[in-house]
Amino acid sequence: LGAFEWSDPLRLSEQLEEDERMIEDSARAYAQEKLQPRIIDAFANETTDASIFREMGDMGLLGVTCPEEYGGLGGSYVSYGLVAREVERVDSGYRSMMSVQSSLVIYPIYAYGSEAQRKKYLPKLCSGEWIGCFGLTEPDAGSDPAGMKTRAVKTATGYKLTGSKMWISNSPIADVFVVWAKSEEHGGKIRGFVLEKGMKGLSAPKVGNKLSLRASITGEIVMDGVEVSEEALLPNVQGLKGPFGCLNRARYGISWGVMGAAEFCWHAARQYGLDRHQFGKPLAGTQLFQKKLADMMTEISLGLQASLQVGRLMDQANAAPEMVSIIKRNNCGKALDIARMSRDMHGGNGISGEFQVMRHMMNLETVNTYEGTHDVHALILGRAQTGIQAFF
Ligand code: TGC
Ligand code: FAD
Repeated sequence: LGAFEWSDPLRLSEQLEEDERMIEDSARAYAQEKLQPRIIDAFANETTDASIFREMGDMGLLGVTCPEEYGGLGGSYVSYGLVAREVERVDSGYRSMMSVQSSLVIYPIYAYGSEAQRKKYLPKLCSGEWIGCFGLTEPDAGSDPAGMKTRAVKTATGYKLTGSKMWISNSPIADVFVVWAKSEEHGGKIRGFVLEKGMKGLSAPKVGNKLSLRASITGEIVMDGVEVSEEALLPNVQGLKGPFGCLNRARYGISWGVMGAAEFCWHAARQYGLDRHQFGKPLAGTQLFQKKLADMMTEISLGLQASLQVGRLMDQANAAPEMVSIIKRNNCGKALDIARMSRDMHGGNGISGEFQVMRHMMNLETVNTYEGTHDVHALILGRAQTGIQAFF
């Protein structure tokens, strides 16, 4: 009979390659030593420390899957997932900063960009010298990005972009803006453009007073007739499959990340239950408490196995977007349930910032919503098995 280790019930670590374990170890060390000490204050004060991008870049955590010739690590999608899990074990906001840079800025420039765009942007984005953001959502187009109003109009030398994006992670501190617009020149099809800070007509005001993801800055992108040259267009993709190709990767990373946040909440609940005595015995010695811990352990170990399977398929270029919808939706929903449960199991202490579980709970409300809400992924999966689309 095999041994049972409660914190790794299905022995995920045995299923990893040596290089994946090394990346996981260095991500964990960085997250625990450098990010954990700052998060309580950063969340309380709603401050984003931009130097985190340089630190992550130095550790190789920003371009995990980007080829080495462009400044990345050339690692696997499983490694990328492991990094997301370690960073989000500290805070979903820090993972957000990382995954936007990796999957939503570095990836489209690599996959859809010209060689000149790759050489210009990727090394500085992988090192964290430049910060990137991804503008798809608009005030009137969230779950339905096909309804976007942002337009690109052809000029003698390039394009003129007009429109506004809403709820954009990193935008107020971004140097590089990957934005999606309908291009009249291309029959109204959605095209991607790479904009740079300082361009005339481009601004990115902060969205304040967020009660979730407070350590990750969010803003608008306002484009008031921004004129760009032909070189700003991402030449190798058109249509919604451009942004969705990026979202497949970011959603996959989120599925691992939220399991890190859930593990934090599970471990905290277990320890609290062992330490806290009521009615003359530890809370962890009650049946209700143990049932909740068993549910947490079960959901997290199943969720991690599912992400690992999809990651292995991604590494073989053989994963379907519907698989990503399953793991993004289920892992986010389960992580949110676990964080709420852990908050409850901490009693009054559960609402204190010092115990951190309520911060995770509040963050996971956003993660359950962005990159396709829980219900939108249900509709994707409903369509996949019935052939009937139920969006409208
Ligand atoms: P639909 O007709 O389904 O598809 C239109 C075209 O897109 C293609 N496509 C995909 N391609 C690759 N991967 C996918 N996952 C794809 N899904 C669709 C599709 O094949 C088609 O291509 P073509 O060539 O035939 O034109 O489009 P629809 O308009 O009916 O879409 C409906 C729906 C709901 C599936 C979709 O719009 C959706 O997923 N909505 C959610 C929007 C969303 O996820 N937004 C995320 C914004 S970014 C963000 O939140 C970042 S936060 C990150 C952080 O801070 O960490
Ligand atoms: P809506 O689409 O208006 O949805 C509202 C509710 O209606 C949801 O419950 C939804 O599930 C439901 N609903 C919608 N359509 C249907 C339907 N057909 N049937 C049944 N129910 C439906 N976007 C970016 O482009 N880049 C970013 O970097 C980014 N970062 C973000 C950071 C934060 C902190 C937040 C909060 C959001 C971010 N987003 C970003 C935007 C995010 O992707 C959207 O908020 C999300 O896609 C949902 O869109 P919405 O907010 O417009 O909600």
